Amino acid sequence: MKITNAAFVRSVSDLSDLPEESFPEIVFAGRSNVGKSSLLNSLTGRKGLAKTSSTPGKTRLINYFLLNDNLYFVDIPGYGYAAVSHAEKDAWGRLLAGYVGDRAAIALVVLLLDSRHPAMKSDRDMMDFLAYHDRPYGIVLTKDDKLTQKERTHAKRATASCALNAEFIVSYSSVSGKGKNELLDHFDRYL
Ligand SMILES: Nc1nc2c(ncn2[C@@H]2O[C@H](COP(=O)(O)OP(=O)(O)OP(=O)(O)O)[C@@H](O)[C@H]2O)c(=O)[nH]1
Ligand SMILES: [Mg+2]
Repeated sequence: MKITNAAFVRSVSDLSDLPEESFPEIVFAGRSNVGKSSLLNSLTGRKGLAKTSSTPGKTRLINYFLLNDNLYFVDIPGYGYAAVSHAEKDAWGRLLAGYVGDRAAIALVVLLLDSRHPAMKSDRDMMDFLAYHDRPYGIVLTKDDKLTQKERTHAKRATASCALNAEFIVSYSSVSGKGKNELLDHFDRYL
């Protein structure tokens, strides 16, 4: 697909506020600080569209973006961020499980893994959760620009060996744009 326009729609903190299921939704999930918001900005070519931060836990709401007037990209809060209260973690857990588990409009989940530490325990739990709900998901290995060639090969192998249900694995750099066209091509199959 080619992105011709992208606009922020709304932030949702409660499942009852989700927009109507008028368009297919591609969801971006992953550990806190893995680069979800940066990926959205890179894909759309709009630097400030999704708020990014070097402090983990920046995205605390489900954020909806409308693409080409016919598709939603959905930026969801990261998991695995230690410095939040139990009560807050429970609230996020319920929000994410309720959304990712039940939402019929979800066409694809893009699971982001940090290239330098792919498939930590919380990531493997997420893969299990997606498989349990029969959600098709593809993997993006983020921050590829930080790797040596040897680390790159290792990251791909390690990911492929544990992400058996993944539809695709794409190496990505939001800094250089590497992986952008490859990822957008994959999306076409789910729309
Ligand atoms: N070098 C490099 N840094 C990146 C890349 N993608 C993201 N970052 C940096 O990683 C940090 C986190 O990026 P975000 O996009 O805010 O991460 P997030 O997954 O949305 O984080 P939360 O909203 O907290 O869950 C920021 O400092 C980004 O600049 C990348 O491809 N390469
Ligand atoms: Mg974010």
